[in-house]
Amino acid sequence: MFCGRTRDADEEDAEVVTGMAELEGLEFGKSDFVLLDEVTMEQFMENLKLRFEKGRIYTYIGEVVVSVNPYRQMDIYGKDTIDAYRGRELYENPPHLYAVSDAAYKAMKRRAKDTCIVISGESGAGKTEASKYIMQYIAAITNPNQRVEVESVKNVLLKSNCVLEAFGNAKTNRNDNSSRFGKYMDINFNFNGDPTGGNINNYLLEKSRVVQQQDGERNFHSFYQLLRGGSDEMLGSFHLQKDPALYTYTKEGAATATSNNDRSSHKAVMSALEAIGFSQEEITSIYQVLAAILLLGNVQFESDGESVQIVGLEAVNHISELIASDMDSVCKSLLFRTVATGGGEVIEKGHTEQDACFGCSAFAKALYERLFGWIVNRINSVIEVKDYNPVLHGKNTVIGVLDIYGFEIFDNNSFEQFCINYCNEKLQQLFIELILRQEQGEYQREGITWQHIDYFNNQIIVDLVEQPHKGIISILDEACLTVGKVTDTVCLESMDTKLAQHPHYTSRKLSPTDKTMDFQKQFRIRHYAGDVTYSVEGFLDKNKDLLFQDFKRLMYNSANPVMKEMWPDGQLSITEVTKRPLTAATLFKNSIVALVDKLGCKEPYYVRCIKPNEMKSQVLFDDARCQHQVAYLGLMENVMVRRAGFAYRQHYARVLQRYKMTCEYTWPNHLMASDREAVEAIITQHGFQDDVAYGHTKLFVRSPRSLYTLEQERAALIPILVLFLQKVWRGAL
Ligand code: AD9
Ligand code: MG
Repeated sequence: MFCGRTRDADEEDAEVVTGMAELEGLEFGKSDFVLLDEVTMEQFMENLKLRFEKGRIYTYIGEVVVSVNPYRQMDIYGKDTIDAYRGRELYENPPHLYAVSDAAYKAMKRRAKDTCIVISGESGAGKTEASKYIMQYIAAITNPNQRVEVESVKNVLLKSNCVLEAFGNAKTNRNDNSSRFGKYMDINFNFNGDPTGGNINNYLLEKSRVVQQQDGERNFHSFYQLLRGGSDEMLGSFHLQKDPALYTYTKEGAATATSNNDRSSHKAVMSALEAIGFSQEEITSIYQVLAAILLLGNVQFESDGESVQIVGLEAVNHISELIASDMDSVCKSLLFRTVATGGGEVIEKGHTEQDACFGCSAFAKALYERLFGWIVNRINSVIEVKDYNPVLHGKNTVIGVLDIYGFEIFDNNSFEQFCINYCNEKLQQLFIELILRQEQGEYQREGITWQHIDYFNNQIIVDLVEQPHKGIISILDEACLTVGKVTDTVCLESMDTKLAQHPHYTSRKLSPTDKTMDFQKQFRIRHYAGDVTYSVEGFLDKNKDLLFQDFKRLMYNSANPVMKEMWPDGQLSITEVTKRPLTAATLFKNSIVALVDKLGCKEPYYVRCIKPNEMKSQVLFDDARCQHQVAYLGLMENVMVRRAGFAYRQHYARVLQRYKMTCEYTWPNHLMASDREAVEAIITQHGFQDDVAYGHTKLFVRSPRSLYTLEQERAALIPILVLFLQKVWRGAL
């Protein structure tokens, strides 16, 4: 299925078992979990905790970085650290994000491999921060000649984070700066290894947040930044007042304490937008859309039993001004919808009060979603690789960085959590495929016999969600496409019937004694990361994602060209509109399948983030919570596969080159028929023959201790050799 590989056999830099050089000393624990005396959960957790307490937040499993969120600023990201890691091999320095970034960069530059760095972990575990450090590192080590075009690409790439976080992140109960969208960024490099451009893909923005937030959470940062940071002049011209409590959509979050400073962030975002190349007109339009959304939230409807009216037309007047339309058109879109009758006639149908409210909030959500998508596209248009000629410029290689929302369990889990958690299941599949299965595959290819390691394969849960005709998405889609009123509860009934036998699905109906679930509304999935109970309320509406065509047309007819551009489908008349657009879940599934395919074709590097506690404390290491994450991330299996197999593997020629000085038969040169035989001589002389296996092209060493011995011997010999050579040069010998 995947054409990518953990590491290719032709690679040159797999090197000595990662982290084997215990550079830091044992008081900091083992820098690679592969080096544990025994692979037990107890030892794993002890090591993880010790390192966290000693401020060592990164630890390897081979080439995978395990990272624990320190919840404090660490002095390990500065220029000196960057210099220490630049161009070095993994084992030469203590574990760090920079080391894997460098490994990915080297693979890309030396071997023209497309690589990707996949960052995973639950909400608040540190994925976004890690992705920023990775990008900063790559920016710092490239373009030594300071070429202007390259500097400008790097600048846009770095600045885009600030903009995307403002519009795509929000305070949740898990994380003050939670990414409410998935981000995959490709950075393109030329043959010199300098960035020439990039592309950002965004996944499923949680747009329901625009109109509703859970207790203690906020809307997207951008709204508060505008209200608290916008100049009086700007707010005045948008008919806004400074206080977020005055707007329905920001009321909930207005009093919510957060570590974000909205005012200073607003400034930073404005200047980032300018630096990226957004025109003043574009920047104003962005904020006009935000203002229009805030005002839409305050629009109310009333019904006299016959028709529906808007209460207080002033807000509508302001909205029409902000979206460069006229008041009549806005009122009409809010109160009526155009429908095509069976006979091909087009008529206007008045909304009920409920329809009008539904339409209004669907419009607000869609305005935000389109705005976000447009911002991403606009950034892409600036960093898109232009005029690249592979014949002239060589292969254009890519490093992809994936920072996607982590696994989520809230008190109330809805359609969004369902999609997010499904996405995490898919990424876990990729991890299993590339790290666990392929590792075992390498032993097979090299003809090595070894003990198979069992791991939990979550494919069964992926199938539960995505299988055609049988999976939850199919059942949801079917309910959405059924003519007539199918309610969320009816849909739940259908899932209960069809999925009754599935070991990872349950509902109150199927498990009547379970008092923790609501019979009418909830179902539960046993995810690889834990059980999540979803409330089915709103699932169908969110999946249908219906937006009346009238709103699209309204925006397409806007006199503001920037806004018009966000709504190209508004030009279709009601009779031209496709009858059955794909549902939100299916669109999401398709985009995630495409993402996984894209990642699967690249050489992957993994960062597995762990959240040490729920209180954002810099000292608390919650054993149970951490252990749970270690278990579901499959880290133990990862260590076992890496180790029960062979901690170290390397081509014979490279082994020989490194250790030939430790054996009388190979130093300075050997007379044997092949490098393999020479390596066998080294291994036998040291008595390690029971600890190794000889593959077709590589030596496999089981225990890191044997390597320690070889490394130590080599290290002890080097000064003697240097002394000897100095004497030779001075003619003393
Ligand atoms: V979510 O799935 O988007 O909700 P993330 O992205 O995993 O989540 P994030 O990177 O946003 O989490 O980290 C949460 C917070 O932890 C940050 O706002 C920082 O305050 C803190 N953090 C995370 N990593 C580091 C770090 N390396 N150094 C210092 C950190 N603080
Ligand atoms: Mg994030």
